[in-house]
Amino acid sequence: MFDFDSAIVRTPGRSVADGLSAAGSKPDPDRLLAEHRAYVAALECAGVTLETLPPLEEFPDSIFVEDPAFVLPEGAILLRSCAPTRAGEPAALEPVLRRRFDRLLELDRGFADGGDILILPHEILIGLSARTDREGAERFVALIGELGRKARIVAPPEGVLHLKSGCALVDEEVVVAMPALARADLFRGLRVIAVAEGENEAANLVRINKKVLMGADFPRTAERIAELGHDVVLLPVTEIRKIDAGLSCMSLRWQAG
Ligand code: CIR
Repeated sequence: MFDFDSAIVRTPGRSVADGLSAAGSKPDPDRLLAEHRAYVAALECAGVTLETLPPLEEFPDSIFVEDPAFVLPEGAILLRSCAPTRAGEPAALEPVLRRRFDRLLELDRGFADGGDILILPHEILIGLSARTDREGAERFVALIGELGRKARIVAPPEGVLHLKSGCALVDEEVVVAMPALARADLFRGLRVIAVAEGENEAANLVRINKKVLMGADFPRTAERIAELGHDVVLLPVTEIRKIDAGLSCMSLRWQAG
């Protein structure tokens, strides 16, 4: 479930300052690069071997490699973004994934972002959002079926950019979620822990092997996760948050061996 030996990341370029941001905030590219370096070091420390792709200046949000594709040990799926400035990202990832995966499927209808796809112990959820429409979600369910897995379409409350902006699986039994998602009754058979008040973005975390990587801006939620017995690693996310992102979206992770 959380065993990963391989991951792909992309180094941010200067254009990251122009990444999509609902609030119109602009990150400082140098400070964001430093945050990205800390993230890369934490992935390596957690036991993952990385392939680091070069910056793609023409796509400001291309460091969020989790959105244009979905990967499993069984194969990968290239997705389609409805955000015009992100539409070229799947094509840029395709040759990389072709080298790494024997089976590479492609979403050929509708739109879906990887940030809306959450792997749970007994199923995969795909959340409808401003980036994932019903046609794309239904096509994803069909494609994941070809890879031998089951996915379920859910409708998270309005105002969540991506499903995984607001929730994450921290162990086989526990999901951490922002309050609106925690109340939405999406996670069958799992215990849901809400993030601390005022720390909505804390749920954009990622569990890699034994480590739970979390934003350092969310100390009270980090304490809740640590109290469950997890090894929490706090990482700087102040710049990354300015373009509506967090830790889960900056890598594609899978178990190759
Ligand atoms: C965007 O709006 O597409 C980027 N600025 C942030 C994407 C973050 N990805 C994610 O939550 N999965």
